[in-house]
Amino acid sequence: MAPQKPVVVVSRKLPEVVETRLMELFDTRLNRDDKPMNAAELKSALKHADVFVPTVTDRITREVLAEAGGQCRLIASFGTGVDHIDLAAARERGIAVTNTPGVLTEDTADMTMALVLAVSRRLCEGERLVRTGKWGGWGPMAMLGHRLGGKRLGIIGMGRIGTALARRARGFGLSIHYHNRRRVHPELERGLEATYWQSLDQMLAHMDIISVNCPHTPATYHLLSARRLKLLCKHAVVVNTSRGEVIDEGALAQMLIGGEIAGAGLDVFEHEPAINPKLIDLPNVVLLPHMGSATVEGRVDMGEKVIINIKTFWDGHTPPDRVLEIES
Ligand code: 8YV
Repeated sequence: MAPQKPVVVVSRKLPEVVETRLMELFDTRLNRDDKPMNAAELKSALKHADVFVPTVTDRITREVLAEAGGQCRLIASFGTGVDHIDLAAARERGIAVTNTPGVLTEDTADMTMALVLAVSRRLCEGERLVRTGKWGGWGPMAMLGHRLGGKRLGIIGMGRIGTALARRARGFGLSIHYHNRRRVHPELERGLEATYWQSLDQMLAHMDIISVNCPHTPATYHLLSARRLKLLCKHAVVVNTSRGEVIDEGALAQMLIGGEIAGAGLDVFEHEPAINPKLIDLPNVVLLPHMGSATVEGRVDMGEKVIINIKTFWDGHTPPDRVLEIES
């Protein structure tokens, strides 16, 4: 008798090629209308699934996990961040967790660089001017932004994405500075001519541009607190393509309103999809709908990783992207 296929429940609509393969390999239940699941639907999914495939929009809390049936063995998340899953509660229930690291690194670094450029060179302001028919023609003092070359970029979190951003930023003539839990390998540091700042406070006070590229963990929640944001220079720009929770969004909005920093480029928000209303009307802020990794190629690669993780796990091996509890 052929071994039983695992019941795989997928929480959102994924690329067709990924869904087709999931259907071929497993007893897969798709979410064809792509409506995000509420807590009751998540509980029901975990009650019936052997494997659950959530995304960042699914809050897999301890309470949700408490409803998981004994058959539920794996949460194969479609995404890199795992802050939407209570990892400790999953482990206590014997449920393994995997994610999809690596395949969205370059796309997210591209988008981070795009935000750095957009804010510094006032891309969206210029675009709005043209679209609203308010452009009166070229002027020597019109739409002046700031040159990137020669400026200092401070990267918070020198992991895969932080490193990929540093490589790009060097091409634009930015000098690389970083703060990380651990100093990176000397060879990498040399290659990027990167300066390590053990003190985040010190780094913040000396940078022209700050990019948040660390994951959201209990230790990084509001890492850029009101106090730390106050350390930034008046001309500083902040970009975030990681997680909104790393920045105190209210304090950031207040500083932008008060002209205490020059601008911000945000792809992620503290209470997505809600956005602090104070940010909406600010001209010096570029706001994107969490689209840092949103490429067709990236989504297919993520799906491929999910499939490999499920298949490997179900065949009795350690899946390549098993997430262990992250350090707080
Ligand atoms: C993904 C992300 O689009 O992977 C992540 O951590 O933040 C995003 O770029 C999202 O997670 C998909 O679930």
